[in-house]
Amino acid sequence: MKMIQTMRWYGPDDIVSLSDIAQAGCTGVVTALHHIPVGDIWPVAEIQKRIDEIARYHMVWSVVESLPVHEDIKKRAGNYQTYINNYKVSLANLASCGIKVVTYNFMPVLDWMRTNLKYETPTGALALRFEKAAFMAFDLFLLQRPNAERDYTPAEVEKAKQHFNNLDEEGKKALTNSCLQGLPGSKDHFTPEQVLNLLEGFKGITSDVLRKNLTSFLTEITPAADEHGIQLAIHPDDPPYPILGLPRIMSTEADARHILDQVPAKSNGLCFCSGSFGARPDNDLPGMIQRLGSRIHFLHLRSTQRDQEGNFYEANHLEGNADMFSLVKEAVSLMKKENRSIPMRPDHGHQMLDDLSKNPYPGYSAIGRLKGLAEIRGLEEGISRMMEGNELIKKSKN
Ligand code: DNO
Repeated sequence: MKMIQTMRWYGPDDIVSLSDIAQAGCTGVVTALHHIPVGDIWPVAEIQKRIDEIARYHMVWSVVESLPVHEDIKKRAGNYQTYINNYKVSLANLASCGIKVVTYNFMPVLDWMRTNLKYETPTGALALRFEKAAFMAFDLFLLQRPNAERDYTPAEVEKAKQHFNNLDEEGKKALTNSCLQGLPGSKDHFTPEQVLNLLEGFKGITSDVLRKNLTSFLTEITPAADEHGIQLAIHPDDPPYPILGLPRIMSTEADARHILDQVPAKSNGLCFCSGSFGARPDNDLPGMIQRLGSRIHFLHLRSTQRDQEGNFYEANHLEGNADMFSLVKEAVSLMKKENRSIPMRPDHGHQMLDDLSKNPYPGYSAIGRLKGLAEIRGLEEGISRMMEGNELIKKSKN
C-alpha cells in the first residue's frame, strides 16, 4: 500500500498546470470548485467537468479541498440550516461522481495566516513565515481591532510597537497584504473593514460554543456522509492557537480527539497536517499518527521551523522540527495495518528557481512542491522496502 501522491490545483486560473502536476509524478489531484460561492450546492455537472479536465492528464480528482463551511454554520446563525442542507447535497453529488475524500476547516473568518509570504531563506528560495510581533503589530496598529490590546501582555504590546515603528510604508503594506490575503483559491484580499465586520459577527462565540457548533454540524452531515462512503477530513487550525480574539478548536491532539469522540461516525475524520499541528511544540506528530490512525483520511506533509518566541517558517520538507522520516514511517505502518492507501500532498513548498519570477498562489509554486514530493516519495519507497526486507528476514528465520 502506497500513499496516493497528489498536489493541490487551484483550477483553470492556476499558473501551475495539470500537466505540471502530472509531470511531478502525481496520480491524484486535490482541488475545489472555487468559482462556486461558499454555501451553494456543487452541481454534478460542474463536478463532472472538473473530473474530465483532470482525466485528460491521466489523473483522478482524489480529494476535495475544500468544500468550505459557510460562516453561518460556524456561528449557527442566519441561514445555517439551508447551508447544512446544501452541504449534504454537495456531498451526495461528489459521491455520485466517485469522489470520496472531502476536506474542510472550522476556522472562523480567516483560513491560514502568515505575516510574510516571501521570507528569504539563506539559499535565496522564499518561504512562508509567521512572526508573532509582526502579527500583533498588524492586529493592534494596522487592523486596529477594537480592544485587541486586552489579548496581549504589556510586554507583547511593547514588542509590537517596536516592530511597527521599524516598518516603512512598504513594510506596512506587505504585512497588511500578507495578513489579509483572501481565502485559498482567491487572489482577492480582504479589506480591514470586511475583517472587522466579520469579527463582529463572532462576538460571543467562545471556543465551547464553536466546538458545540462543529459537533452539531457533524452530527447532521455524517449520516449522509456515511451513507455515501465519504471520508470527511477536518483541517487543523493554522497557526494552531487563537488569533484576532477568535476561538480555534482544532489545534491539538486533544482537540482532534474531542471531536472524533463526540461524533464517532466512520466518516468523521481528519486531515493530518504536520505543518499546522507542528507549529506547536506540544504536538507529538508521529504519536498523533499512531493514536489517531484510523481516523486520518488525508495527509498534508510539511515541516515548520519554530523558534523560542513562537515564530515559525516553513522549512524544507526534510528539515525543520517535524521528523519527516518518522512521519512517513508511521504513515506506511498505518496503511499496512489497515490495508488502505491514504492520499497525501506535499503541503506547500518554497518558491525557488524559475518560480521566483512568477506569481503563484503563496505556498503553491510548482518546483518547491515537486521537490518536497520527490523527497517524500523517496522516503516512502526506502521505508517500505526496508520494512518488507525486515519482514522477509523475520519469516525466513521462523
Ligand atoms: C493551506 C491549506 C489550508 C486548507 C484549508 C482546508 O495551505 O492547507 O488552506 O486548504 O484550511 O479547509
